[in-house]
Amino acid sequence: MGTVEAPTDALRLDVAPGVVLWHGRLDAGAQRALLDDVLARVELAPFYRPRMPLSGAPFSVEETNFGPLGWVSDKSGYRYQPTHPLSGKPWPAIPPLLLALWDELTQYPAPPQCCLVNLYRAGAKMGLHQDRDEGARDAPVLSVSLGDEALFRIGGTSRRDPTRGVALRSGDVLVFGGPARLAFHGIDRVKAGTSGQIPGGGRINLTLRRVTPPQ
Ligand code: MD6
Ligand code: FE
Repeated sequence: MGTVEAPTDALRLDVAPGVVLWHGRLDAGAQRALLDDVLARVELAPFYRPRMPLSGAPFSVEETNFGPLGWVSDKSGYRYQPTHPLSGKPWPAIPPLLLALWDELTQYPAPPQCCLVNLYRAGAKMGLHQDRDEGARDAPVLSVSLGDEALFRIGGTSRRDPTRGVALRSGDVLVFGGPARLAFHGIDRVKAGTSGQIPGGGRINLTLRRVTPPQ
């Protein structure tokens, strides 16, 4: 697997213990190539609007997945499953550029099994949550931002812990593990029209997870 070209001005920011922000990790060309690849795969697994467990209230974010397992949510709960909930078809494969980024930035000894794709159109946000549906908690979660700038919020492992806001811009990569693996985090808001990169507007976030412990 080839290396992913790192812009010489990519900046490593240690946001908190276990949280590293690679600001500007993907340059404009790599963002374009990744977005084109993502949009082609989305043709095969269209965005849909998940619903909250119990209440069935719709998310403001639209989602799809790539990889052997996809994260889904509906009235019966959160889970990973190998197929799209509407089409019943397997999810498309994870884009090779993302697999290469995972190897370089996590050094985890096994590939990710899920790439959750979040689409934020005007007004969409994501409430504070923990990523805790994975058996492989020793693996970090890696996320890539494309499109409009977002205000990401991160706290501690208790919902009551103080939080801080971090701007995530197109091409930024966040790696989230170790003591921060179960930190609460969310997206307060997306600043509409700040990038113009996503057809139809907004922001796409790609989150890579290892779901099951490697054999
Ligand atoms: C988002 N990100 O950036 C939502 N989770 O749209 C996440 O929920 C997330 O960025 C785990 C690790 C990194 C993340
Ligand atoms: Fe998350």
